Parts: sequence; C-alpha cells; structure tokens
Amino acid sequence: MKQVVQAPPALDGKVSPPGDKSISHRAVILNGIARGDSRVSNFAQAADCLATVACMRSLGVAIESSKGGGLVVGGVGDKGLKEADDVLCAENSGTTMRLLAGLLAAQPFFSIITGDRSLRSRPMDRVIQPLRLMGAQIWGRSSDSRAPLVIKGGQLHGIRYTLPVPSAQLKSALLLAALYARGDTIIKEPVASRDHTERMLKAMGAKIEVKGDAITVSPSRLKAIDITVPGDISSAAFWLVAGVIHHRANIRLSNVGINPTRSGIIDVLNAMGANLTVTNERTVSGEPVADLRVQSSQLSGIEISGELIPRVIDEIPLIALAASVAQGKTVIRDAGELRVKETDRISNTAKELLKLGADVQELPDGMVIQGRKKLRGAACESHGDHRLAMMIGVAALVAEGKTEIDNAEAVNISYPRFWQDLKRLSAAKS
Ligand code: SPQ
Repeated sequence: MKQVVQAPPALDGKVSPPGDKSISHRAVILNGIARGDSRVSNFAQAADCLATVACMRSLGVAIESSKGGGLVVGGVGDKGLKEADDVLCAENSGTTMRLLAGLLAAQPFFSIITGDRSLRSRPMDRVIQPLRLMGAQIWGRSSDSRAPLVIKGGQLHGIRYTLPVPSAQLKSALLLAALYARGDTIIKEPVASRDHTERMLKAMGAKIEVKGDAITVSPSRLKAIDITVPGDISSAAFWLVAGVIHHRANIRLSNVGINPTRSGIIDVLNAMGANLTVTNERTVSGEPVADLRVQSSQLSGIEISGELIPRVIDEIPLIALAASVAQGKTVIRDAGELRVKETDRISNTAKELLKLGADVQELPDGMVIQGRKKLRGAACESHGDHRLAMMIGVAALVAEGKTEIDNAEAVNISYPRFWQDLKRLSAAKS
C-alpha cells in the first residue's frame, strides 16, 4: 500500500496512542503462565502483540477478546503449558521470539519458533548463549545466530550473567527462564534497559530483587493480575516530533506511559528546546503515566550517546528527523543496536531522510545530522519497517510538496490507526 502525504497548514487535536507494545506482550505471556484469569485492558491490537497471543494460544493458553479491545487471559499456571502441535510463528516480532525462547527453554517439551524474513535475519545468539549456560538445549541456524530456533525444553539452573548488550528482550528471556530454574539467577545490566518485566513480575508475586545494576530472581510461581496497559510512548513520539517541527501545531496526547526507562524522547526533545508539557502524572498498573501537550518549537542540535541510548532506542529515526530541521549539528553515538532491528535503522533512516533533502551522514554506531534543512517531498520507502514508515509520514507533514510512502501498511506492526490519526490531526482548520 502506498500513502501520499502533504504538509497541512496546521496540526491540531487530541490523540490517545495505542496500548504499549512492550507491556502488552508481557501482560499476555506472564498472565498466561500465572494461576487464575486476568483482564488486560487497552491491549495493543497490533500485529506484533497478536503474534504473541497466537503463540500463547498454541501453547494451550485460552485468550478471549473482551469489550473495548481488551483480553481475558486464562492463566494455566507454571506447569500448564503444553507442546504446540506445529511450528510457532513470531511473525515480525523480536520481543515475541526472544521472550518465548527463554520461557520454552524451561518447558518439558519440544518447540520450534520461526518468524518472517526480517526476524529470521536478526541475531538470536544473544539469547541462545546465556540460555545454554543455564542448561538449555536450544539451536538456531548459521552458527546459532538466526531463527528458526529449535528448543528441547528441560530443567535449567540459575546463573550469574552480565548482559553483553543493553537489551530488555535478552534480560526478559533470562528472567522468564529463571522463574523455572534451580537456584538463583543474577543478571547484571551495565546499562539500564526498559524494566516492564521486572515491574510486572514483582506485582505478580515473583521473588525478584533489583539492587543497583543487579537483578536476582529465585524460582517463583506467578498469580494472575488485571493490567491496564498505558499508551505507548514510542507511538506517542511520532506526534511529539510532528508537534515540535510543524510551524503551527498544538497536539494533546492522553494516557502516555512515561516509565523512566522509556521516556528518553521527552528529555531529548526538551534539551533541543521543545515546547512540551507533562501533566496529570499518575501510576496505572505499576507504570507511570501522564498526559502530554506539544506545540511548535524552535529546536537546536544535540549530542546523544551512552546511557541515554536504550531509553530512546526506538525513537532515534524520529530524533534524526527532528535534528534535520533543528538549528545546528546533532551527533548520535553508541546506537549500533539500531542496525539489527526490523531493518538496519541507521542506514535506512539516512537513506530516506537524504531523499527528503536532509543532510545525514552515517556512522557505524549512529549518525551526524546537519540541521536547518528545508525538506521536500519525495518517493520514499518504509523498507517494511513500521517505525520508518511512520517517521517518513511525520517528515511529510513538514516537507514541501507531496511525499509518497511505499509499503505504508508496515504501521500495522505497532500502530494500525496511524494514518487515520495523521489525517485527523492534519484536518485542523488553519
Ligand atoms: O519486538 P521488536 O521487533 O524487537 O520491536 C522493537 C520496535 O521497534 O518495535 C525493536 F525493533 O522494539 C523493541 C526494543 O527495541 C522492543 C523491546 C521490548 O519490548 O523488550 C525492547 C527493545 O529491544 P532490545 O533489543 O533492546 O531488547
């Protein structure tokens, strides 16, 4: 599907971003292995999370849709999963594959999990190696770095392990395996990544302790809990950037998750000079939530690297866009992980922004962007990557002339209503 977008005279309106994708996956997986039924409200009805639902159903968990897009999950308890009678498919979702790899390594049955072409090219040795240290029998293709993964589940034992890459998926895979392992598992995280799994495990009664950079988990049984999923800050981020770069914008975002391990985009935009306010801060199902308002702003370039990177990892294509129209130079470093996402997001962000007239130079682990460029419409390509499709859609809101976005349906991975929301905000009277 091709989308054609043209800059509107103004952007105005209110958006409730879809439920958080990371939290939705975890709500279904953890409640699926807990004791009792649970309700998951504001579940992200997007392709990635639906892949997790399909896998958990194949493993014997009853999951029904409820009113308003929610789910009712019939937890089967720690010993209740059953062998799937076919290959499991995580589709495009790295989170589904890596979290389930940790869970399945500890089950007394055999599993194969595959994904689409993009997912079958992403690195899996990062989960295979530490799971093997726990005693798991798990294999992948091409020296164990690629899916499909073959898993002969069995009894695991706890380990002490320092994550070699800041990855919440790897951390969560090990936390899931640790629930079933003999003895304690201690995971050290040199740079903090999103902590939704830790928060949810604690709320479900798991024996988990987080002290500084170390997480200790002892074998635990979980009790099911009702979860209201906050709006996804990674989806809200498209409108935050649209609002700050459009010369006539006033956008309100309600019910946005602002967990500090995810909210780096707010800090980065504020440091660039954004006109952004955070109000009505509250806690929903153990996660911090707020309403945001963003208006047209004069941005300046910024340097970002180090511990900030995992807090903005999925928003870096958008930061590159904001930097393209900001005053001065922006340097993004330590973001080499972007090369192994759904696509190589360093190369493809640079490629598409260059087509639109931006000045972006690739670095092995980031980008250098010379700002203050007037963007002009062009024929662009999402590369099948949802975050790139949406970043280009936002760029088109400030570009001169028409922008065409090929493979625009990629937004269905995390934000199926994206193009409708874009049209609604663009329809504001100037
Ligand atoms: O699930 P998937 O495909 O890996 O999704 C992405 C995304 O852009 O939606 C990454 F491509 O988000 C990851 C994120 O980058 C979701 C995630 C999680 O829910 O735990 C953590 C991050 O990945 P990682 O590799 O740092 O653990």
